[in-house]
Amino acid sequence: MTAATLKLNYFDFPGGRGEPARMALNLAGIAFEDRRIPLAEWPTVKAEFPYQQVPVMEVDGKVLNQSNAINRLVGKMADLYPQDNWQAAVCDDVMDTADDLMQLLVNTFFMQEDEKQRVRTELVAGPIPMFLAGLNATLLANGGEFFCDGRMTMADLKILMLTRSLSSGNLDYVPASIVAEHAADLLPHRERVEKLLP
Ligand SMILES: N[C@@H](CCC(=O)N[C@@H](CS)C(=O)NCC(=O)O)C(=O)O
Repeated sequence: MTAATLKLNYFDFPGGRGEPARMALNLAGIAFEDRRIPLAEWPTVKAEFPYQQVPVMEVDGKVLNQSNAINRLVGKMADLYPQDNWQAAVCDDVMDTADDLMQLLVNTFFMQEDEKQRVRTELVAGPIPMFLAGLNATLLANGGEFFCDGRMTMADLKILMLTRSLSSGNLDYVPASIVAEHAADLLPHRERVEKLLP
């Protein structure tokens, strides 16, 4: 792809679905307009976007939705997406699994407090450990250092967002130790990836 004019629309917080693409573009030194939407402005701007959600990438004015489609495109531009078909499929598997896990928690964000506590407690007792154990096994099956291609790819940036979020202590009723308890290899993985970032 020849040099294109890029604009990434996402929220103004460091994390979430838009952050891996933002990190990859910065890491590769690819120029882009980094539109960071304050949460308070969201209700007034969401109708700008085709599905009223972000991230949305604009490439020479053309619009691309869906975070993992954006991650694949940006990953290819930034040389952070495997060329080998199997390795690329593993990269996709990991990115989609991270989304499946996070979506369980996103579904609870606007619940009443008592319902939030009940649902998150159930998630911590079963579904989240199941996803974490699976991701840990995938990391080990692919050599234990990075998720695919024997190097850092978009999959690793995506999992970094996940482990940072789950270990932050900011998610009520989700113990900050949950990654250590169910996916211990993801902690050194996080350090390994963070060392490669600016
Ligand atoms: N499947 C979409 C989901 C996008 C999505 O749910 N984005 C959230 C932010 S991470 C959003 O725009 N939420 C605001 C809203 O739905 O009003 C993707 O992966 O990009």
